[in-house]
Amino acid sequence: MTSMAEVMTKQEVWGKEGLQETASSGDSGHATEEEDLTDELDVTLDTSDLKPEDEKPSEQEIVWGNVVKFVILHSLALYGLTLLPSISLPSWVFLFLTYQFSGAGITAGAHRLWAHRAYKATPALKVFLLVANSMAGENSVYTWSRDHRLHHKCSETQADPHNANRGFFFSHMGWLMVRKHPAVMKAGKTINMSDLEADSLLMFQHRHYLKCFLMAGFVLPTIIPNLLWGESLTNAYFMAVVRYVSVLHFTWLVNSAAHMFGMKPYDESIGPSENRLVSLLALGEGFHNYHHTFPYDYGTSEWGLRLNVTTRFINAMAKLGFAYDLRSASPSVVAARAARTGHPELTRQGMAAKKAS
Ligand code: ST9
Ligand code: ZN
Ligand code: ZN
Repeated sequence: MTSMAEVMTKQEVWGKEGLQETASSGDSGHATEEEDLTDELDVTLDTSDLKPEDEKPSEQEIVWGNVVKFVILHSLALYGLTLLPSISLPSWVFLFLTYQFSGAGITAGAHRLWAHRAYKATPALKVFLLVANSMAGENSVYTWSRDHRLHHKCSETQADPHNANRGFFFSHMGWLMVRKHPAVMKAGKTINMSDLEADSLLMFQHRHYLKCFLMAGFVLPTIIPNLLWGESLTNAYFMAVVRYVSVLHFTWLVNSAAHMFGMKPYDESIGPSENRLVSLLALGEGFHNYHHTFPYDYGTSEWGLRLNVTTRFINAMAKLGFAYDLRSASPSVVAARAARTGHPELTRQGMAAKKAS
């Protein structure tokens, strides 16, 4: 275990947020502020070459196969958009529901459950979220979580897979079309993935990822509308493409727009910001200044259900007994942190106090 002084040094080098992916808050569900600084990861890395400034690698190898893949995918999606006026009402409902379902596979699944362990889920909910996640087509939960844990740990440095200091396009989707920076590979080796490696369900998805994605993302969403209400196979297929590309962009906006535009009530020294439009599109994931400051909070915001469909979903699952041990930052921890590093008057409590006076 590294000393706190060393941890602080690494935070200065890698990013200014807490390193609490593996922090435990006990049974109460409330974390203390000390846990903001908890690093249970065994960090033994030489960090001398990881600098926070915007440094592009000298050679940026473009992965042309991915460029071609995205050009074709977006061309198909644009054509799919022209078909939308001709689809039936049940197909519109199906499109909306599959957007919410596959989105939940990322927000409630890969992000809040598996990458951050912000709550626990029964096997039934895990299977549900894994199918949803496969439909979203954003790599296996294992790969997604490894990149995301690294994104939090080394936020906005060379070791961040989608370092927002390299510009809007790079952090949005450009990072998926070039080889990763060597610092990503190096720092990535320090990420503790043992919890996910021990989950046989997740490892099954990881091993059979392409089949899972094609089945949940395209085969079933093409066949179901055709069998159940007679939508043409062509329309149903292009609806799946439109849904896939939309969910990709709504997710990517969290890495791009929500790292650039919005207020910073909790920590003004970091890039992640509170962005309502992104919250609306990304099912509650746009409260990004809060999320990077308190990553263990299952709600990703102090605003409860406001613009946060995913929190509503997790609460409903908890009521039904499928989700439990929900973790959140207590109001006193949030207030103390905002007073120390942010703008208390912009927090929920600060705004309420101003209104009352
Ligand atoms: C996609 C992902 O879209 C999107 C993630 C967004 C995250 C957003 C988070 C925001 C919060 C949540 C908001 C949710 C909102 C949802 C809204 C819903 C409505 N650590 O990667 P490789 C090592 S995917 C440790 O090939 P290259 C490792 O040994 C879209 N080690 O690197 C690895 O081998 P293995 C569809 C790491 O060659 C090896 O390096 N998918 C790490 O540089 C090689 O790794 C695609 O398009 C690490 N972090 O290639 C595929 N990383 O894996 C795109 C790597 O065997 N990806 N290593 O252990 C690729 O093709 C490639 O990754 C590449 C880089 C070309 C980008
Ligand atoms: Zn972020
Ligand atoms: Zn996160």
